[in-house]
Amino acid sequence: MIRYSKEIDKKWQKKWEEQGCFRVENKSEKPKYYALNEFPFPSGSGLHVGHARPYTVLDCIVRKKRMEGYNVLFPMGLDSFGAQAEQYAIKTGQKPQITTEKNSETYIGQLKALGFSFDWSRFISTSNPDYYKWTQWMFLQFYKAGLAYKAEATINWCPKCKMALTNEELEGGKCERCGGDVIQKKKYQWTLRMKDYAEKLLDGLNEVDYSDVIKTAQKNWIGKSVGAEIVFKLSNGEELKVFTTRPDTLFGVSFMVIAPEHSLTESDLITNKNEVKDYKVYANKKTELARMENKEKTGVKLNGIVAINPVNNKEIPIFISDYVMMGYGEGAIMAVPAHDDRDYEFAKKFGCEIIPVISGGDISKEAYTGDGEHINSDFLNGMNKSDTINKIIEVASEKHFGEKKIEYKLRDWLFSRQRYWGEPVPMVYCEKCGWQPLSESELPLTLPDIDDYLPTDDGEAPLAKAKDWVNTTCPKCGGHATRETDTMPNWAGSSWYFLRYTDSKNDKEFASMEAMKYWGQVDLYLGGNEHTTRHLLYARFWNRVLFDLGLVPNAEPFKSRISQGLILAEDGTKMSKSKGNVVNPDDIINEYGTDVLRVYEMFIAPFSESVAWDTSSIIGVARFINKVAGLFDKLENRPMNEIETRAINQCILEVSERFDLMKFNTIVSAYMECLNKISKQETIAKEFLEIFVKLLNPFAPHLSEEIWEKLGHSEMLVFEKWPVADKSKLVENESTISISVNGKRRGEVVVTLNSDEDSVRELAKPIVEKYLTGEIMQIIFVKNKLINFVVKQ
Ligand code: ANZ
Ligand code: ZN
Repeated sequence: MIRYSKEIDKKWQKKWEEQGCFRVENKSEKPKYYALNEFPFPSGSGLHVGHARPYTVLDCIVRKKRMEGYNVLFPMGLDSFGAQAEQYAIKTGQKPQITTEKNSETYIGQLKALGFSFDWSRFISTSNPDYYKWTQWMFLQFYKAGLAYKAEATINWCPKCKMALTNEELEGGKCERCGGDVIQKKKYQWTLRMKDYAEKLLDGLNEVDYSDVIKTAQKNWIGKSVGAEIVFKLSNGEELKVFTTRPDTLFGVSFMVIAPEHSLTESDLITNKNEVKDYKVYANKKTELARMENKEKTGVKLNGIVAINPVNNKEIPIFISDYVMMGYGEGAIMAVPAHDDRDYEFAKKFGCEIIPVISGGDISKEAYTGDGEHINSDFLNGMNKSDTINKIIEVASEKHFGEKKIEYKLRDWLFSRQRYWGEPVPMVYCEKCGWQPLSESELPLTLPDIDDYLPTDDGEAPLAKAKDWVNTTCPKCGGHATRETDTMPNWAGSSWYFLRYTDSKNDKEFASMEAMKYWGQVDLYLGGNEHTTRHLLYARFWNRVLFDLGLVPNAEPFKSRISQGLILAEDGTKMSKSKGNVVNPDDIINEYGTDVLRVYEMFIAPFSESVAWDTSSIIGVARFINKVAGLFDKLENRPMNEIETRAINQCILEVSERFDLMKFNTIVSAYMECLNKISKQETIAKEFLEIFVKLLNPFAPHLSEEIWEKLGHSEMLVFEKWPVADKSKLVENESTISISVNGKRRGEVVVTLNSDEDSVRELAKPIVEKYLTGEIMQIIFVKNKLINFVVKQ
């Protein structure tokens, strides 16, 4: 007799660990498979059942892969540096070192209780000096390659969280952590040249197998625009450059707009300086996202200076307005109000001229953004859009007032954080020599243990208070120098952890080339949607840089990427500790057992969809698991009968196919249906149960191992081969005949395969009797398919 219980869970978890079942070598005769889950950051609240879902999905996949003969790398670690961990420490009044260690233990315990088949020997933690030594080392390689620079930048600053946020870290213009308003602040920041990689990041998308949603989101984020740079001469002889995607509308330009941060606003020629200054102060308060919203246009005209249109020498007024961003293109535009919505609104408000240059639409009402023949455009008249664009770029190049240009929305990556709990940036500043990289032999530059680690209101880095640590000597001249006190963002450690897993104990290199070549790209990367334009982009960029430096073997780190949906609380809102609606996997495991939780996680919905948790429907899954355990009591020593043979082969086929299609919730239905088919039997053949537990093993590994052992096997299921369906056993010896009267379907009957017309007619007649109201004129019969009675009406 077998009764499924927690003891069974524990017994097998212990055995797997003792025997090192999931530990893998960096070599094998078998083909390799590298499956990766995003590693969690260890917060104070522990894992909830939503976190458990993606791990369960991949665990099922890799357990099957092992049975199919793959050498599987399935690692796990913790993203333990970062604001989340620090915030928790602050809240509980402890040091992040202490809380992080405690929380990490909780996480590891929870992950182990879920029975995941991770190779724990490769475990990494990003706040461990053995790990961040290499994060710092990589930063130095970026720096030496000219890809890291320190510059003043306007940043998003959350006054509540007291930290800088990149655009990627904003959610609807608000702080992604606290949901509060962010303000703009000028900061001197380490920055990585991610923009230089825009084209490569776009190109790389053609090589990988990501879902369309993910690819599109990344493409839009990178935001490539093909256009032209046009140079306008100013009345004082200087130049004003603009970026435009519509150089063909040059004859329709009636004013110029520059961003409030543009250097031209400082020009001595401007006669209304105070007005301009006030407007700059006003605009500086808004975030970039707020500026991009389509609100009422504001701005100020620059008096004392005008621009000259290079195609017709017309004088054009110049405005400043916050709808033009300094960080994009040239921070200045040529406005064509007749054909651009924002310019149209601005022109209406400020009384600027509106000159149509494309026919169609009604510009007395709104801007016309459609296509049409060019008008009012001299040598471009009568031509279509793409011809005019080519033509004007040709002319501009000849006459030296412009050229073709490509722009990207993607920005360089602001890499400094004025926080304590992160990797120290391995740079020192010397009055004489400027910024100097630390020698590689001095890595890791460990984070000093300080008592007052709180972020400050003015955004001064807490590490600045650690005077002993800050003061150092210059690596170049040996004179006095000070260390960088900003730390790296929490995205740093996660940008390369997938490489470290291939060789996590290496203390000579971040990973050997051999190990990275052996494991190659991550075959399947499962993570959250919210990381599509954050972590996933950063990691691709980071890996690409390392690739260009010859340090990693693949340009793209992840061969395929899928995203999981969220598990919401029972009331349909997001699970969060502050709302008190979190379901803890430990509780479910205590009450029902790990396998019930695992199967339920997979059964609840397609894994890519979000779904509300429903504790009450776990009982159905618990019943199923108990039913499987109960099969053991029904064993009989005999070969499989016909029903069993057909049911189990059908099940093999369905489960295997649905694994390939990643329709995991329907795999659970396949298990259930299979058992229903044999539910009326008093006894079960041993072979049936053997195959069934193999199929079930990825989902319910504990119970299936237990049954397998009780069936008399000394080797674990982990090492068994995945069953293959015998399709010849699937041929049914029954067929379902559709019955109709005068062509209208009225019912069906199940008959022995190849039954003749006479016997089918006799079985069908009683079923449709009430429709046979007249004389039967004719009977149409198609063997194994249908019978149709044609009656007189
Ligand atoms: C003239 C024009 C005429 C434009 C027209 C559009 C339509 P995307 O596709 O987003 O790249 N632009 C350029 N730099 C800008 C900046 N720093 N801030 C705000 N707007 C800026 O859009 C490119 C277009 O956005 C450019 O082409 C420019 O307006 C504007 F019928 O130039 B266009
Ligand atoms: Zn120096």
